[in-house]
Amino acid sequence: MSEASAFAPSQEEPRRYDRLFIDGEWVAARSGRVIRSIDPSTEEVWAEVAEADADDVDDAVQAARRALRGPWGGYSPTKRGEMLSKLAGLVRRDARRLAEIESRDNGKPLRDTLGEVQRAADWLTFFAGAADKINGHQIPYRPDALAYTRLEPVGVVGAILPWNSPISLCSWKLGPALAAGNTVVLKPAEQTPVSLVEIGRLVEEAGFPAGVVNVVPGYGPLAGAALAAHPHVNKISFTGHHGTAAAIMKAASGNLKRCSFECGGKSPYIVFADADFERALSVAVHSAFRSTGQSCSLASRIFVERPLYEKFAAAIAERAGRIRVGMPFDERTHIGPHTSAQQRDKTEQYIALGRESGARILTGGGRPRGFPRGYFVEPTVFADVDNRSRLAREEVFGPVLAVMPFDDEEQAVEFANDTDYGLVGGLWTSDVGRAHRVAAKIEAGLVSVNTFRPVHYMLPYGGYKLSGFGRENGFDAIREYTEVKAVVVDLAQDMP
Ligand code: TXE
Repeated sequence: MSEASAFAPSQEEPRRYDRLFIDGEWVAARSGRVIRSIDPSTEEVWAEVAEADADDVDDAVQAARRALRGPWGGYSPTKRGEMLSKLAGLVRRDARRLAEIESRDNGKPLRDTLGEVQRAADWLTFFAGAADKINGHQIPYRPDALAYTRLEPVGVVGAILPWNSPISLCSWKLGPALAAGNTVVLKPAEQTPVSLVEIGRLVEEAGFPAGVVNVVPGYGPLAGAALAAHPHVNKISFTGHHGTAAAIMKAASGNLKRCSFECGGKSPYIVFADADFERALSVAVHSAFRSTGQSCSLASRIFVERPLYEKFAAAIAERAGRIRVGMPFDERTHIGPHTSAQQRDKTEQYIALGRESGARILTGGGRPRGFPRGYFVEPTVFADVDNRSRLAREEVFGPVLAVMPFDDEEQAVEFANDTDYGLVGGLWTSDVGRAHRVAAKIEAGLVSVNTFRPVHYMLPYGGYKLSGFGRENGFDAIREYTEVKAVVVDLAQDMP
């Protein structure tokens, strides 16, 4: 698509998705209202999606509750795994279509969304394989008793999704929840509801029993809050802002729901003077700006040991200046627009804060030329940022990087941990001893050495501090979706 044609007002009618997926049926929203989903690269409404409110959420929860006692409850773990495998296959089959939808809803380049959809299928495949390996264990409690544990589903899971990677993060929740035998009510983010409605279609095609997965797009304070407060929801799995997590926790307290929260980060990326400069540099650029900075695990604070500092800061600014901002369907594009005007405005506020704080702006700081519409901002690098300033402490969630110097190992760790967040951290060094020492000291759920954010279905992922609690991915995720029941059978023949 040429830039001129991309910005001509489109003649296209918004696509209509006028049904919610509840109890295996496609039903109209009770209110009859719709969510208008905006294409962030053109600012035009490209899809209208039925909007669920509290009544629809209640229908979905009741359906999910019935489904626990229906055929799904009688499926063997292997059969649950087979169903997940089938779903993974359908996601792979439709990868291109799903990626196109995701790019329109979210604004990411098609190359990135294609990768995310493929990875979502990989995640579902991993959990398909895990389904029949969820074992309890036997406990040598007494010689005349048999004691063992059973890992049982928690029940109805409310999955509240953000807008930055909907299909991918949906697979992180759907995979372990279904592998462990739960049923799910999925609440997509209001900014990006379409791809998860499509997942509902694939769930139907895969042949899951009615009510096992329900999809209810809706606004956070209405549908999201109703799910969080619902007395028959047993667990909430949420990805989003920590303030929202706190509101959910409060709402969830009525029936003491289990909760797991992944709430973003302000990840430190430490470059020691003995690091492989080129690799540390390329990975830093990639890790700071991909997804337009709208990812919880990106490197947003780069600490460089003083002897390398000026050289590294200049090099990263030079590379950042070469990142091609563009339309999501243009193959030359490295990063697209923000997903919403709200996020674009937030990024610009932090750029203004950075300027006011006296930090040195090395590149970017404005809107790129040639885009009369769309939520685009240039990749921006600040040097000499004060680690106590708001720019360094708060999650921007945009393409804005803070680069800071440090003098020794102790100070690097102190700076890295001087944050309210604790999701991801990384360091670059050729000193093996230091690698392990620093990795042990960084307060974050995922720490990497000489690489960054190796997010994978086999690796547990989750936060310390304000980044949340609970773990996704790997077998640790299964723990979040199971109750442990201890069973004791008395084997004694004599009366006690
Ligand atoms: O998040 P919200 P927002 C961070 C990032 C971003 C900021 C704000 O810094 O700039 O949060 O984003 C639903 N009860 N992250 O405002 O509101 C909402 O409908 C129940 C980091 O979009 O937390 C959506 O489905 N649910 C993050 C989901 O919560 C409610 C990803 C996330 O939206 C609700 C996204 C309520 N009262 C944002 N209010 C990450 N960790 O990757 C809203 N929601």
